[in-house]
Amino acid sequence: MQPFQEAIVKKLKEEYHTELGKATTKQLYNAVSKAALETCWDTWQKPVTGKTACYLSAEFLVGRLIHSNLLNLGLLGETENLLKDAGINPNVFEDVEDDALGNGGLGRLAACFLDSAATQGVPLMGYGIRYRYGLFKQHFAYGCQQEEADDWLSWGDPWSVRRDDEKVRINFGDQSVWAVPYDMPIIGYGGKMVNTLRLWQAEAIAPFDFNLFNEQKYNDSVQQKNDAEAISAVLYPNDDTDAGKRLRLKQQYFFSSASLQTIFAAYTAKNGTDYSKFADTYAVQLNDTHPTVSIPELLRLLMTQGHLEFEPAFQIVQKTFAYTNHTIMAEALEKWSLSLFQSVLPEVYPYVVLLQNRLSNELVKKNIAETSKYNLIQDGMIHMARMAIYATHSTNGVAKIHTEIIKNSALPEWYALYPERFNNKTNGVTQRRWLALCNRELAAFITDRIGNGWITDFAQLEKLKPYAEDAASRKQFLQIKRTKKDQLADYMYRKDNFGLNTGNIFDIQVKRLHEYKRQLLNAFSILDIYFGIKDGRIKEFNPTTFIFGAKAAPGYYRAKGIIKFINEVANLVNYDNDVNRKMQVIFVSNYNVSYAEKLIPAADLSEQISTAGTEASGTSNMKFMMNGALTLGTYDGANIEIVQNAGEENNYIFGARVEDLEKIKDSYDPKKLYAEQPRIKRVMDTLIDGTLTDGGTGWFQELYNSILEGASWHKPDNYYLLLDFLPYCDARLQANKDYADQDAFAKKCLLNIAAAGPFTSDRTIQQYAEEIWHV
Ligand code: 73E
Repeated sequence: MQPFQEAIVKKLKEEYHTELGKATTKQLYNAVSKAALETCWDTWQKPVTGKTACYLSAEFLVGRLIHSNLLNLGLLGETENLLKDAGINPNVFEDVEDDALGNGGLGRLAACFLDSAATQGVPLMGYGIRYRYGLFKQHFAYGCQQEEADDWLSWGDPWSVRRDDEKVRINFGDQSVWAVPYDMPIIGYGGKMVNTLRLWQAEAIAPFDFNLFNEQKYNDSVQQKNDAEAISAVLYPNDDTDAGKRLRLKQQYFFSSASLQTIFAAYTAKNGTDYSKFADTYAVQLNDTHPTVSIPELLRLLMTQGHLEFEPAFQIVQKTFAYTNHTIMAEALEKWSLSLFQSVLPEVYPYVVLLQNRLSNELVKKNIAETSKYNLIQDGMIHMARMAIYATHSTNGVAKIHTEIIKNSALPEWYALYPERFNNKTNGVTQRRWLALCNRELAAFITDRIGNGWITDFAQLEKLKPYAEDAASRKQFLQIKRTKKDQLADYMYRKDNFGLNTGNIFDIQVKRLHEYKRQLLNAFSILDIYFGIKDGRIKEFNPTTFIFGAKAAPGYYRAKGIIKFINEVANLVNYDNDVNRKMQVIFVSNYNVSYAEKLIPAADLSEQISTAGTEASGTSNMKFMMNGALTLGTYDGANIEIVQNAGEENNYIFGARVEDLEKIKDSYDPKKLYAEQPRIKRVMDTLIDGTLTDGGTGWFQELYNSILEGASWHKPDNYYLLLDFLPYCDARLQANKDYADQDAFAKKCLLNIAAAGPFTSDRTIQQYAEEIWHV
């Protein structure tokens, strides 16, 4: 046995009094994880020298850690051999729930960044919240989403180390709590660098009131404890929207203050009260506006504990912080009511006022009289994005088009004031998890041809390009795709009890449910194909399996209606013997990181169909690309950069562009399209003519109205589904037709993979490190 294998056996014996053949999955998982943690402990504890970057984020969607950590430590093979030799399925850990401390792209991006930084030797600390319950678990009852708490701790938390000695006190207007840190190692590929993700847990200062207990007031006696723990109890399930709730503000200040206090104390311990080097010692990146209250918090620390005047404190703050914007959706731009902010954070509010005063002076000096679009405090609200732009040295968007939209249409007044602050950092994803781990067959295929340098130097993928011309490579690629479809079918059968037709084209849309992402457009187009086949309009059609995966925010009424609608479409199609050999529609339940790792490698077509100008970047588009799926998408977010690099002729791009929408936005008339285009009318009418039922909820009628009539808060069809409908159907049918020549299709897939080099988060992190953090 190898030393690591011995360590696992020893852990099982010492901690669980058991052995390989007898241990439960949970025991095995914990023993392997703890043994692995020990192998990198010394590297982890080495103090960082030089400047440290800190990534503050309300979400870190790390996913299941065991496989990625073993891969990065070079221990994956040894572990699997040990399991196999003991007669244990090496896939046992698939049953271990991955922790879901994030909603979607923003949280998963943070996790990819940590992996990339550790791999490239960039000292990057993550700071966030250790939610007791992550994003809810989803299942369907009669096609409707039901939510259940995600109790991720039931599997244990072997990768975290609690640090009681480093807890810090957090003061709110109405309560004080402890923030207790739990540290996780972030292991770089090759194990040379181990960074830290520190997640804060809220706990009561006094867990218990004995007097109240003695008076038999049992509930009252634990009130403080419950109120404290509520702060880190649940992740807000909204993606791309702002909840605006008191508890959410508490969460934000809770982790911001805990993180800044720690950084501040560490600096002072080393440098005393000379703060001149603070910004050369720490760079702090704000992941969206969620941690923006860190800005007045650092001002507070510098002025109260550091005894600095406001102006020098402000200079340090500005040099230290940088801000990433992830969305321009109006409903996501955070604003706090003044009275709420004052009551929750009375000690912080004065520093917001100081910031506002400095801004006011600056605007006067610059002769800007119309200040309502600049004021941090305006009409009884505190505007967090404004604060983040004003008090930092860098504001970045997450794809080229997104950054241009920020500069030219979302926040042009700020761009006019500080043009030098604005920059782009196109997102990326880690190829370790999203290719090497989730698609080992394709990874081996690539390594056979160009060596394994791509695992840490993704630009090398370019060397794969000549193999697109190689018939044997194309054939092998198709075989791998088929293998991944078969594996997905097994997994899906176990999880969802669906039987997949693995000879079909796999056309997949997986992402949070949101109107702007247009899952409803996808469903309309499926219905159009369904009717087309039944009516004989579509004669040749390569059998296709359409797959959806998406969670709706529990309070998002329309999103839930769209889920029900797609499930109804699935029933209609799947039970219709005229068409179900040609098409299959599946909505997987509880789509999450683990499911993504199975779905994405099996895809032929990647659905990226948001209304132009709405999806800031998207990141699943990159994961699909590196796994050899072709993009069926709009000119939006990072899709644009993806097809520019891989060739438009090797993807399927359709629909109105931002500039087209700009021109028609005032005259757009979806009712006209509905009246004039029978195919549009036919699919729209399924919402109201009884073809499909919403179970008496009124959901479908409301969706129908939202498109044709609009609502009090928006114009009719504000995401232009009907405008893009026919072009989308055409592009989709073209892709379907092209698939008939599988060899030619495979060539396009290989060209996409070969062009995926820029979409690694290694590149993104390099750019943050060089251009923003200077580490
Ligand atoms: O386009 C994605 C982007 O790829 C964007 O919608 C997402 O961030 C991804 C990573 O950059 C995003 N999430 C949020 N805002 N933008 C968000 C907002 C509030 C709460 C939770 C998430």
